[in-house]
Amino acid sequence: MKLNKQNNKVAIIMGSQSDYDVMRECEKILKILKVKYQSLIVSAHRTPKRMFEFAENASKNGFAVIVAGAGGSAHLPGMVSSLADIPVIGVPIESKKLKGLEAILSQICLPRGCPVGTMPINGALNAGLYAASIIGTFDSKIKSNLEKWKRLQTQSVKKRPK
Ligand code: RP5
Repeated sequence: MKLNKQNNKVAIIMGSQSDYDVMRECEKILKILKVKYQSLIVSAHRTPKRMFEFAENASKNGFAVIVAGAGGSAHLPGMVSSLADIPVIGVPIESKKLKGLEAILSQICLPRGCPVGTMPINGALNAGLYAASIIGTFDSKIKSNLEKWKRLQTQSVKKRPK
C-alpha cells in the first residue's frame, strides 16, 4: 500500500470501554500536538471480525500508526500487528488483580515476526508522543509541534525542589 498525504492519522483502539479512562491520555496529547486521530473499541476476543476488518484496512483508511490499548490477556496489539502494515504501539492496561503485569508481559513476549512497540503500563501519553514522532518523520508541522512540546516540558522542570 502506497502511503500518501492522507496517511497522517493515528488509530487509537482499545479492547473495552473500560480502557478509555487510560486511553484518553493518548487523545489529549494528540490533540495538543494537532495530530488527527480516531478512537475505536476493537477487541481481539470479543469482536475478532471487527479486529480483522480494522487491521487489514488501516492503511487504506488513512492511518499511519495504530495505538492499541488492552488489559488482561492482551492479544490486541500483537494480533493487529500480524494483520496491519503500519507500526503498532501497545499500551498495557492496569488490571485490579495483576496490576497490568499480565498485559505488559503478553505484549512484550510476542513471537519473532510480530513487532509491537510496547509502552509502560497505562503509558497512553507516551504512546501518543511516540505516534506523533512517527508522523513527524514525514509531516514537518507535527515534528515542530512535538519539538515545541518537548522544549516546554524541559523548561517546566525546576532546578530546585520546593
Ligand atoms: C481486555 O479485557 C480489555 O482491554 C480490558 O482491559 C479488559 C477487561 O475488559 P472489561 O471486562 O472491563 O470489558 O480485553
